[in-house]
Amino acid sequence: MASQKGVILLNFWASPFGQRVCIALAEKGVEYEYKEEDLSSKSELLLKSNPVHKKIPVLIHDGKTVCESLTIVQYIDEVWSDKAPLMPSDPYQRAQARFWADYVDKKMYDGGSRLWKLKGEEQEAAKKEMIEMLQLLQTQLGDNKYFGGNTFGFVDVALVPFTSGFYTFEMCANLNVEAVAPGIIAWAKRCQERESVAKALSDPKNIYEIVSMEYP
Ligand code: GS8
Repeated sequence: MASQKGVILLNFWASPFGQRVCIALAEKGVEYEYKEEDLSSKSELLLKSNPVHKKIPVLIHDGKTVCESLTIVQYIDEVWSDKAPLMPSDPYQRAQARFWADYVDKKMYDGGSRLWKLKGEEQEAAKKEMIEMLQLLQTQLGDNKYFGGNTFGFVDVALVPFTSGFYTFEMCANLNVEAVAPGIIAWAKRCQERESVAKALSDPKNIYEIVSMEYP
């Protein structure tokens, strides 16, 4: 079994990227030290550990740093390979999983923030785009339990933290995800039945609170 000594996570509680890492570590049963960062006054450790982007999450394993949430999740999957894998074993399925995780990365964070940053017609356009994204993801999920089929995996880890923002979508942009993509809500509920997910996700009301403080 891979070493668990010296596993540190630099994080910020509301970050969907950081939550991906928390879920992966919990799925693998890895114990770690959690260090909360104040992003308005970043620690020396964060600046030294992620000198390129200066962003959380950062995983420090036996003194070695790994940055970028999807890279960290794949690292965790490979290092703690004695536990159920998050990545499919088939190369084609693995490529598909990376494609959809990358789609989530390119679209969800920016798409979500546009819903609460913009107003009027611009917000309507952002809302339309978000609905299209959610419906595309719903089609990709199909009748499967999880994105990878029957087992919880990489794409689920990549996407599920963003579901804590759905309440904010509704409050700020009057977008009810259940009405437009019920399959995504049913999937999110299934994911939340896992302890790894339930413990990692932020309370949707707390996300709304910080968003409304920044964009009153
Ligand atoms: C994104 C991390 C990120 O945006 C990943 O890890 O997947 N692609 C990266 N982190 C944010 C907090 S979440 O909003 C962050 O650290 N921001 C600090 C800053 O921009 O100064």
